Amino acid sequence: MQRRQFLKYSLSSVMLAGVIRTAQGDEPVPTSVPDLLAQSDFISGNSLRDLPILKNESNAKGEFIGTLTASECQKQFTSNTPPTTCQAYNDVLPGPLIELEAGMKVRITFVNNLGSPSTIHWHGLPVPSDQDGGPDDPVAPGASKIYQFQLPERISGSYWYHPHPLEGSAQQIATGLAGPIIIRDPQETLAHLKESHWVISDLRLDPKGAIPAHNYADWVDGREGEFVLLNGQYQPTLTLNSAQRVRIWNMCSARYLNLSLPGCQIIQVGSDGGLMEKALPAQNDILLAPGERMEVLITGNSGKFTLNLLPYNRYPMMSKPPQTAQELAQVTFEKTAAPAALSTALRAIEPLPEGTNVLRAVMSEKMGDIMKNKGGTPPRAFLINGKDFNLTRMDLHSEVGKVDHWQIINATTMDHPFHIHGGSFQVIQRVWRGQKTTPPCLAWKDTVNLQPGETVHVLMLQDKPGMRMFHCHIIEHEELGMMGNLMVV
Ligand SMILES: [Cu+2]
Repeated sequence: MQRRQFLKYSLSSVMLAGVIRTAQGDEPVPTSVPDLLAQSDFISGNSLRDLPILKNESNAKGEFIGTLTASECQKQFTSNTPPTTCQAYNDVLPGPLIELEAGMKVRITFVNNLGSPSTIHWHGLPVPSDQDGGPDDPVAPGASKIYQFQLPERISGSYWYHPHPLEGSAQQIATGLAGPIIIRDPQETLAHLKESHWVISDLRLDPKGAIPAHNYADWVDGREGEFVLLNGQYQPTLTLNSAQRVRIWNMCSARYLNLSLPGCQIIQVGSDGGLMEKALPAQNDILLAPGERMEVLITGNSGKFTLNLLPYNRYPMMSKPPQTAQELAQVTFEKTAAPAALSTALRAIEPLPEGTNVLRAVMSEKMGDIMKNKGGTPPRAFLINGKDFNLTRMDLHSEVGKVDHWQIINATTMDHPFHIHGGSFQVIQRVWRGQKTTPPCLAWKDTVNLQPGETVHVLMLQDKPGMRMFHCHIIEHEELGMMGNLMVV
């Protein structure tokens, strides 16, 4: 991010927080942790709402037409402060659920009523390059764009949408701009199950109920809002049974979600791109890095349980890693019969053939610059293959229809979730501390976490020409340079 633009956005965040102050010539980014709203002031304990659904304006079979308007809006999160000024799609936080079916023709008009350029990126969807809402295609304030794409005949899963402008993504997502997408395939094995949807995001509020601007540590570590929300609600109550399919989205900019429901176990059946080849053995907890999704079933005896976030150390440079578990929701769980499909294969997934086009992406950081600039402008110190992002530079090259073998390497001291645009990939191997592991079964992914020092091998087939981004999905890192361009011809 250029300094001038940084000041502009930093100022607009300050104004958004309701504290208008004059821009000093060399105004530093706050280094201190801001005062926070008391936990007890955030409204909690209400029953979990269903996600609002984006209206399909078309009556034609196989067609979806909708409108998403991004604008500033007021939300009452607290019992004792003025409402919070957020930015949201269609005035709801999270944005409305877009329900699609495989093979559908989709046309969504994006109206940008924000004060800064924005885009809508369809995270995980195989849409044409010029419909992908990347930083190369900003929609100016007051302007609109019609995104159009045709879904493949065989696609299903939990996806999402969020802004992806060159500058301002972190601020836009931190104030509420992100929403879920479900693509259904009526023929899939678990299509008959009742669903529960958990969109998880986080929010920082100051004692006046306003969203503070990013501070220096937020930029360096990625910002974690202290209030973790489920479908936009704080510590709600919900009911669930063992025959329900739970879809979970991590829409946080930087928070890792290590979810557990003590007293119950979690069976993972799906990941980013829908059902996996088979269900995994029951686990006590699951981990979703920023940008990842999961589909699970819960198993256990009937009772009341607390859905917790367990501490996960992603080795942040400036913030303290969490030490204790955090309550996310109160769950009333009912044991019913487990779905029969669980004992058999869930979905046939063809393994991609070994790719001959090797694409190497090494994530690194300029630690010296990060420490030296403390209190000043956050430096573009997050790199891929030694370079910070440049919109006009093509970093890697690929061909339509040929399988790429990505070697993704985390040469930094923190965890980073790596995301590739253009569709889904298959993780084939991880190498960490000299140990090679392979995933327990085939699955479609579009975001994969790498621990410090880890290498991940993935296979991916780009089926459309054009420019594609690949980047760290900690939004602040993406904005401070950890992104590259893949040119597909
Ligand atoms: Cu990162």
